[in-house]
Amino acid sequence: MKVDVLLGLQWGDEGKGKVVDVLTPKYDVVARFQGGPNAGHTLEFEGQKYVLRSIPSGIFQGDKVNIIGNGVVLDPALFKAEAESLEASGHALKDRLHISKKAHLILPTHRLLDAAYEAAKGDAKVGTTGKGIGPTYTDKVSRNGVRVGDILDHFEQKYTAAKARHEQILKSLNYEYDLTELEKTWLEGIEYLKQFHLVDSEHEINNLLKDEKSILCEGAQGTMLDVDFGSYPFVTSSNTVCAGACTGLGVAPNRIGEVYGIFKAYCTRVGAGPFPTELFDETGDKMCTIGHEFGSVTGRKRRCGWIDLVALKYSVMINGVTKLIMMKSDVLDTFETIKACVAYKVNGEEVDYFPYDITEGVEPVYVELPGWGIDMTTMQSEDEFPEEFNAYLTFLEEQLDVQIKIVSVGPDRDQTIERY
Ligand code: 2SA
Ligand code: MG
Repeated sequence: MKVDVLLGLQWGDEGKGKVVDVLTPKYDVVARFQGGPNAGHTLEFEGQKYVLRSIPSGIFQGDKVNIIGNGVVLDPALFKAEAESLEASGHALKDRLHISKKAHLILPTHRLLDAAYEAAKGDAKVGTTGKGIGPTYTDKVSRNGVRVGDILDHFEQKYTAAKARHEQILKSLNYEYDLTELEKTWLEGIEYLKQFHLVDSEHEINNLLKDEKSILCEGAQGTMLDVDFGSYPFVTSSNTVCAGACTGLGVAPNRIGEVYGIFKAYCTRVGAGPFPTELFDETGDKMCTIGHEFGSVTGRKRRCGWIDLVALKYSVMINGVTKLIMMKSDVLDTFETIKACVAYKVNGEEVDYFPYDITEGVEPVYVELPGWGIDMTTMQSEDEFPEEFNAYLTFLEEQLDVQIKIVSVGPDRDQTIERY
């Protein structure tokens, strides 16, 4: 058996939560492999809206096993709040959620450090979600981290040492803070965490594969936020690309099956950093309004722009995407013309590959296509698609050289159309 991977191809918020939810009936297990509570996976069904941060989206489907892998960073306080609210809404999860002992813990002081580093950067700040993601991964790589498994053994000692080190740094940055309340909730989260199955998830996953179980690996954020391949330094601190599923779960590269690449029919970005196709006019505002483009974790307004095929081609290449999924096409229903960026002009010269640095002097080169001008939200099959919409799909498939298997025409589970 192989695992399938589902990930975002743009700057996050492509609609991964909804797709995982739609695909999970086909799988026995859903696993998260990177990121943490910086993610916000929104799912809507039966008139209810849920936002998941650390818990895999398979949690809503019957008796699926959900795994939080070693590549994830976990904040026990936020995890407790998220889990309790799911349980309160009738989704029991204690027996179905397995957490890797090797996942790193986000400490209260990591959150403070995140804020302190951002403040110290001034105008160059990344615009992080403030959840302590960067400092936690920094500690992991510099071999100073505290892991989930540590809560079972000499925890006090490990936590105190890490906290003392962080407080020294905070002091050197002249960052003022009050840890009392944060720490109290966090320690309650640690106690809460002990009731869950804390596992060696790499063994579990490989045993599940041996037992012929099907596994879907759920990515968070997007390829353009990958720490190696994204628009560095305006990125998150994990490998959001397909290879992240290998290191974040202990799955061997030859065990990767389908790679589902998710993208929006247009493009958004939240936080700072370059965004070549960003719109600063009413067209951009219209996308934002119709698409409800506000961060699901922080509520921040997302920047909006046309689809960027230079960046998308790059994402398809890095991830080895085998199937494309296009989200939020209904947002473009009322646009007269649709634009797609097919190349960049970098200092006057046209390039069709994703360059080293896109911070400055990058101008998008657009192709214009006619809009379809029809409400697509009630459509049930691709036979109903208007001609102009089919032309847009064909154009994208030609550009990206991968088939678009699923098209989403609205936020609900039912507004999902499979093609071919
Ligand atoms: P961080 O907090 O260290 O990971 O931030 C670093 C950059 O990564 C971006 N980032 C995101 N971009 C889009 N969506 C994300 N998740 C939330 C959502 C965001 C929210 O689903 O809506 O609610 O604002 C996400 N997480 C991280 C971030 O903006 C920085 O540019
Ligand atoms: Mg999101």
